[in-house]
Amino acid sequence: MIWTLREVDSPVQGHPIQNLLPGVEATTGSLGQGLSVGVGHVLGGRLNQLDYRVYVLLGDGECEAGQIWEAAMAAAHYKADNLVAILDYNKFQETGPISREMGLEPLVQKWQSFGWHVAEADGHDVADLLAKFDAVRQVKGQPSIIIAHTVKGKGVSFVEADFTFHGRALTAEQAVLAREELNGTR
Ligand SMILES: Cc1ncc(C[n+]2csc(CCOP(=O)(O)OP(=O)(O)O)c2C)c(N)n1
Ligand SMILES: [Mg+2]
Repeated sequence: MIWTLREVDSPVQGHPIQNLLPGVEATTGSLGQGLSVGVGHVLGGRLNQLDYRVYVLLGDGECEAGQIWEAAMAAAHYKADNLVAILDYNKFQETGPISREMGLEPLVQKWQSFGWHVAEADGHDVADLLAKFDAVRQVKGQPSIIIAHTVKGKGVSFVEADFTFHGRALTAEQAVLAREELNGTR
C-alpha cells in the first residue's frame, strides 16, 4: 500500500481521508483543523456522557494557522480538562525555521494567556512524556498542552541538517545511510 503514496484513489493520499484508512475519522490536510476536531470530540463526549480523554498532536508550524487559536479559546471557554494537546516543537515548518517564517515565542505564555495549563517535555524521551501525560490528569477546569521539544528528522544527521526533506522521499542511497544511522551500525 505504501508504494501507492500520493496516487489517486490510494488509501495513503498524502493527506488523511475519512474512512479510506482504518482509524481516520476526519478528512484533513489544511493545517490547524485537528484541535477543532478535538474540541468537538470533547463536547460530543459530554453530550453522550462518555468519560474519555482526547489527545491532539500539533505541529509548531501548524500553530501559525489562525484556526488553532480559535480552537484554543473554545477549549478554555468550555473548560475542556479532558483535552490534551501535544505540540511537536521542532522549530521548523515546511519552508524554514519557525523563528523566520512566523515566530511563536513566547509560546508558554501564549498558551497560558489563552487559558491553558502548560507543561514542557523532551519529546524524544518517552518516560518524560508519559510522566507529563500522568501529571496533567490532575488538572481541573482547563485544557492542557505539553510542549514537546524535538529535533526534526531526529536520528538521521543529514535530514536533521536540512529542512527541505520535509515532504521529499530519500533516495535509495540515502535510505541505506539513514537505516545505518538509526540502527547504530554506522
Ligand atoms: C493551511 C495550510 N497551509 C499550508 C500548508 C502546507 N504545509 C504542509 S505541512 C507544512 C508545515 C508544517 O509544519 P509543522 O506543523 O511544524 O510540521 P513539521 O513539518 O515540523 O512536522 C505546511 C506549511 C497546509 N497543509 N495547510
Ligand atoms: Mg515543525
